[in-house]
Amino acid sequence: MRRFYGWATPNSQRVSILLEELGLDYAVTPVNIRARAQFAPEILALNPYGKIPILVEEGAPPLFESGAILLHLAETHGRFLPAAGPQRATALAWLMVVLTSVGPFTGQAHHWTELAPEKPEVARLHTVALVARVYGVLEQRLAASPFIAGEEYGLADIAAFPWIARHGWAEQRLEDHPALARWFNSIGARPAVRRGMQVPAGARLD
Ligand SMILES: N[C@@H](CCC(=O)N[C@@H](CS)C(=O)NCC(=O)O)C(=O)O
Repeated sequence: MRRFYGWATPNSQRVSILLEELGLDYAVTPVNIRARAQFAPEILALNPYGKIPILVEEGAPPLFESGAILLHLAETHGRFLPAAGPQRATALAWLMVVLTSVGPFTGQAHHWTELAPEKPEVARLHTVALVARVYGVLEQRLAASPFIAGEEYGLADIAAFPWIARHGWAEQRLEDHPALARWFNSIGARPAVRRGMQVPAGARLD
């Protein structure tokens, strides 16, 4: 009926969190990106980019790109995104900040702080500074409102949480961002978030 392809990665976990928040039934196919399983022909047939997450629902084309999957699920089930009006526009604006800055910048910082065989200081400093800047924006925002898009928990929070959980990849400390830390602890206490962070069961990124 519905099959989720993912691994223990932040882009994947944002989708499994939403699946859990919505209480949907889904089967899981683990795709171990460290073992390069994303390049298997059956995965490339679903997503020509060879990336996870992927969601396959009966009677619909395979869906890839975590942002597209989040929007599809929220719109289909009418939750976690205001339906119309200025609140929807604001929610989308913050979702875009998370999709285009928090995720990609933290991923790049992880490369230059940990993964790359050589770590040129200029690359490390540049990517860490990009993350520090968006952390500053989130800190300011969350000092003024309980959730990233405003008064309601929604897609921007779900998309951001698994990346903020990896703040160490970008040499960030939550102690330096008290409002972000308050938000992180409250989101992380949600049972659906805890469950979504454990999908696929037993998957590890190292
Ligand atoms: N913009 C994509 C990025 C997806 C992405 O980069 N996924 C990573 C895991 S978090 C992946 O599949 N990496 C393996 C690779 O790039 O080969 C999305 O949001 O879904």
